[in-house]
Amino acid sequence: MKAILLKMFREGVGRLIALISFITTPAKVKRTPEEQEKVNSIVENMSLYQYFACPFCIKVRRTIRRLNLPMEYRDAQERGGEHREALEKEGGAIKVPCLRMDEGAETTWMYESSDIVAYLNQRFDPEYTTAENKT
Ligand SMILES: N[C@@H](CCC(=O)N[C@@H](CS)C(=O)NCC(=O)O)C(=O)O
Repeated sequence: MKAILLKMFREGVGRLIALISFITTPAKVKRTPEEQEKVNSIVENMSLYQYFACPFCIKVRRTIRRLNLPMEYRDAQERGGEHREALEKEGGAIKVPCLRMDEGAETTWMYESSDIVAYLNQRFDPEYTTAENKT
């Protein structure tokens, strides 16, 4: 009973954070149509395994929105769901967020929200500098 209440509380807080994040959505970076097309084709091979109300996932989704990346989100919360199974079997752990990158025959699974944010900023922020790591 206590575990269920705790789970409900965490889910509620997560949804509240998601709402606040939505209300305070950061401005998207602007690119020329050609640059955006290039970014789109890179991001086609990426997907984010995530839970809707996980604060760490919200942090990464915020970066993805700000960087204007049309990334596929894969819900890994449903028990027995295909994305949850792939995350565990291929990624190595049921932990979100996880950024999946498919390059040719090679697939990389990147865990840890801060590492994902840093990686995406470094790769896609036109004004990236090592001094700042915006979310
Ligand atoms: N340090 C990690 C923490 C991620 C984390 O704790 N995620 C939770 C969800 S909020 C998780 O995946 N828990 C495992 C589970 O739900 O089975 C990060 O920043 O990405």
